[in-house]
Amino acid sequence: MDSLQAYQMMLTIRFFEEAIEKLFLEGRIMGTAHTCIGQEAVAVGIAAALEPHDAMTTTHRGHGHFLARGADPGRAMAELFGRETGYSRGRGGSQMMMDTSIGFYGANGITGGSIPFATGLALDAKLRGTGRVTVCFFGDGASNQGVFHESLNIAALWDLPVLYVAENNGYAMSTSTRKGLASERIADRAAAYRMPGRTIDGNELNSVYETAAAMVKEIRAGQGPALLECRTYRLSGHSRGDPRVYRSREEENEAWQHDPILRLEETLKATGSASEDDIKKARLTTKARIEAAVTFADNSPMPDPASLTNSLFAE
Ligand SMILES: Cc1ncc(C[n+]2csc(CCOP(=O)(O)OP(=O)(O)O)c2C)c(N)n1
Ligand SMILES: [Mg+2]
Repeated sequence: MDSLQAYQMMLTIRFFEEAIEKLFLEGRIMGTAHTCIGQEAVAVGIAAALEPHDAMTTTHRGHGHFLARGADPGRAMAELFGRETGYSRGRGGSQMMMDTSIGFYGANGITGGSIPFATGLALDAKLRGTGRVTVCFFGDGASNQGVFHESLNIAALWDLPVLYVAENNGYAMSTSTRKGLASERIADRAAAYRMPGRTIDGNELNSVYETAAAMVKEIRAGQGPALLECRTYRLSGHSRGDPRVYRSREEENEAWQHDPILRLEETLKATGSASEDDIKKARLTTKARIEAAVTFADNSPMPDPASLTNSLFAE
């Protein structure tokens, strides 16, 4: 993994998410979105551990995973603007983005919905012997869904090539993990399904990358599924317009001290991988990239009303 490139990708995700929060406030985009500010190291570290032919699935909070996998910020932004140039031609919005050409099998508005789906992709890879590994992102809240247990059980029974990545960001809507999880760690549950389970600091890019790379290597070698819990913090609200009454500003200020982007900047400088100037340049270039994405989206055409019923199926 090239750390400076990874840093740039983390900035791309951060600035993309900040831009959409602003666009909502200005009334320029509609509907809702769930941003992943504070969770960028998980997306970037895991994506860096994958091969181009691998598969990835995500959740309702999936922009970061999608961009890290190689999505074009302009087309993703256009989807949020409801434009024809968007990934789902403007029909889906934030929670319906997909691009199988980059091995990205979609976001999902159903909590836990991607877990059986990713398990099915892994079954396909095993039956066809493609050597493909599937990474399945889901949240701490989703790990309490029945389908999480059903999927891990069957994946273990059938030795499926899938890495389950629990992104433990401290909350499921307004419920803190302290109130929602009976076990101390989500990764503890791996033992029940005879698979390796690890819990790591999800705000530390290198740790995410190195752990994921090692786990993916074992999965690819035929060791069967594994569960990786990345501890992070959702610095943004749950979704647009969340007043965040369930947690204190002090708690948030404390969490900002562990901002994965600032932590990576410190590491880059300390190891001599980037100078202050490199960092400034990366920030400016990435800001411009996101501004260009917004301009592209805003200048793109709306879908033709005549195509409204295209791709709809009814009996
Ligand atoms: C089956 C289902 N139940 C409930 C919801 C409502 N819901 C949307 S997001 C969410 C919380 C998910 O929490 P978590 O899995 O921790 O993901 P995070 O939002 O923290 O990324 C819930 C309960 C839903 N979308 N689908
Ligand atoms: Mg959560």
